[in-house]
Amino acid sequence: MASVPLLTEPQTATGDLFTIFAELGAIVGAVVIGYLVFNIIKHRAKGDDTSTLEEYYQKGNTEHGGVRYALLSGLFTAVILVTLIVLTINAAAVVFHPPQSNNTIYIQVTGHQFYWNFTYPDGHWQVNNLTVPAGSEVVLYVTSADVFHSFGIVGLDLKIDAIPGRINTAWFTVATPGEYTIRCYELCGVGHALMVGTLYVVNPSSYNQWYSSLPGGG
Ligand SMILES: [Cu+2]
Repeated sequence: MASVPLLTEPQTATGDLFTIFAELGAIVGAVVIGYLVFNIIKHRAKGDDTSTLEEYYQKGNTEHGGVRYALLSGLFTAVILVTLIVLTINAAAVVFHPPQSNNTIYIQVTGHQFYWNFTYPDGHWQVNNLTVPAGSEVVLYVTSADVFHSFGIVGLDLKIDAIPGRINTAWFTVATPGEYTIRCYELCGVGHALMVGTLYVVNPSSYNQWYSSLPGGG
């Protein structure tokens, strides 16, 4: 509990997404601002030009062939938007449909006033502390036994609502062993601040040893 959360970039789908969006945003920003500056310089007022703004636009329309220009730029915009929509849907599919391999671990997460219950496939459960192996995909089925909670892991960009009667799916992979703080992110009552736990990411070999020693239905 007293350990310092890792500051290194963890390997998560949302970490990749953040990078993609940051890079795309920077490129779009550079293009838009560059085009704006280009037009400001190109169409700046000349000293000897005495035409009004209306006259200037009329002149501009005849010079640029207005309708064709508008259609082309509309088509260009549509192509970009459709491309972005397809990319976004594909990226969302990565978030909502966890990868499945032989190493995937499925854990049920249930929020209670005021603690987290983590139930493993063999029926064994832990309160507030979650132990997983490094390098495996961990799929969480998140729900609540009473009121609305929100399950989040600090440093993994992972946060998902825990709602009674509903199961939300989240997943993550951490490549190297470490410790992360688990918190509730939905004000759920007087004990809300107590809903803190620790995610222990351990070596796969020690995880297997730990897991096989657990009591449970196998
Ligand atoms: Cu809560």
